[in-house]
Amino acid sequence: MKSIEDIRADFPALHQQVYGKPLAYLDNAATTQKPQTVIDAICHYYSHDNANVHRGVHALSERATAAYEGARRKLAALIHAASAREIVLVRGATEGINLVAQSWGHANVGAGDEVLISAMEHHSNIVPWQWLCERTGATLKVIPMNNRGELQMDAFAELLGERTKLVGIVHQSNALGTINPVAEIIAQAHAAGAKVLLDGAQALAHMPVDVQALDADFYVTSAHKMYGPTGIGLLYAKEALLEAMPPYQGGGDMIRSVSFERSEYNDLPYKFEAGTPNIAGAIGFGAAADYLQSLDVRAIAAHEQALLDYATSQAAAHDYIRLIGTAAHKASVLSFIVDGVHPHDLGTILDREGVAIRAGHHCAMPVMQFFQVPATARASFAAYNTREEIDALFSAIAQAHQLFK
Ligand code: 7TS
Repeated sequence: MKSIEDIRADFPALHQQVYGKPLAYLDNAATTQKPQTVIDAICHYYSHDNANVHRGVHALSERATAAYEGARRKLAALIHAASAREIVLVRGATEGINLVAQSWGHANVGAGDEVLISAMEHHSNIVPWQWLCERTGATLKVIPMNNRGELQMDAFAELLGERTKLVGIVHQSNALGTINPVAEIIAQAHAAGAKVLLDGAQALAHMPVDVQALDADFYVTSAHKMYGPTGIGLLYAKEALLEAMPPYQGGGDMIRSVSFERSEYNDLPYKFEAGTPNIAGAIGFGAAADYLQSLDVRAIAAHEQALLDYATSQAAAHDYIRLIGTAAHKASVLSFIVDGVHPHDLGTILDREGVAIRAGHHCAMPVMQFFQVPATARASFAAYNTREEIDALFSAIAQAHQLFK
């Protein structure tokens, strides 16, 4: 892998001071910073190739279409999809899950059926299934976790049954850092006849993902958590599933022919991409995939694991810090509580020291309820973070603790 200095040099936003202190950006689970190559790809598109896609006969439209479809192919390669037809470009992980719940869900889930999710899901992998169940008369069931924040696989095996139509699981938890045993979950779910959706919003920047080796039915992610722009993400689904699914939204680009009597749908994946898409975003997403591959995601994972181990040992050295989420298999997230300091106050004090973390429920309120805390402070790491930034974090935490004692 490149040296940390060289990686940091790729990210212009890292090189700034906040309140006179060097920025330690440790809020990567919310969104990562963007490398210059991603910024340049977006800028180049608007500066040279800006045109609508799939329509124009002119040169700019052809270039825009080539760049947009090129990005789709890069993303298919990144996650090892069998074909670019299986990559639907959406607004993000949230839209990907809503698309599956509304389109596949309404066609395949009915009264008496069950949808199984886990106790550590982000709200975006809870609410769409809640709606589906309310509207169809299906039941939402929840796989419990233990006090370390690991799924209870024996309970999963018991919950799984012939009524289970879909299992929706977060690949890596944003609130706890837990990496779930998704290959095992998929194998068991398939044996019971259920489909599996993986929420990979937090995964792709931190580990290699091969949707075919996993045999995932659906996989969603957001570009902005893997060095790409906001407002763009992908839904991967096996081609046969996408073929059978009804469209999600109606409009331009998703149809082959329209009359007032009926419409005939376009081929995959355009059937699911109604309207002018986020062309610049997709191009930036493709550049982010290139960037990730240029760093080698296995090397990033090793670097981030060393940071997490270091941060975990620092936390253990202070009796006023309680970690939330201590799974044996976790990555890049340190969620914690500091005795006597509300996470929001902690976040504000850390900010004054140049340390950016997130404080809150991380859109995973059931996780907070399970651990009986209103919120946690969360430091989350990326390829460009350093031990010095973790030292800055713990020194600022010590100051906050001193202040509130
Ligand atoms: N799933 C997980 C596991 C997430 O962490 C997030 C965003 C989403 C889905 C939704 O992604 P979006 O891009 O569609 O919004 N998580 C966070 C977070 O942890 N802090 O800010 C956003």
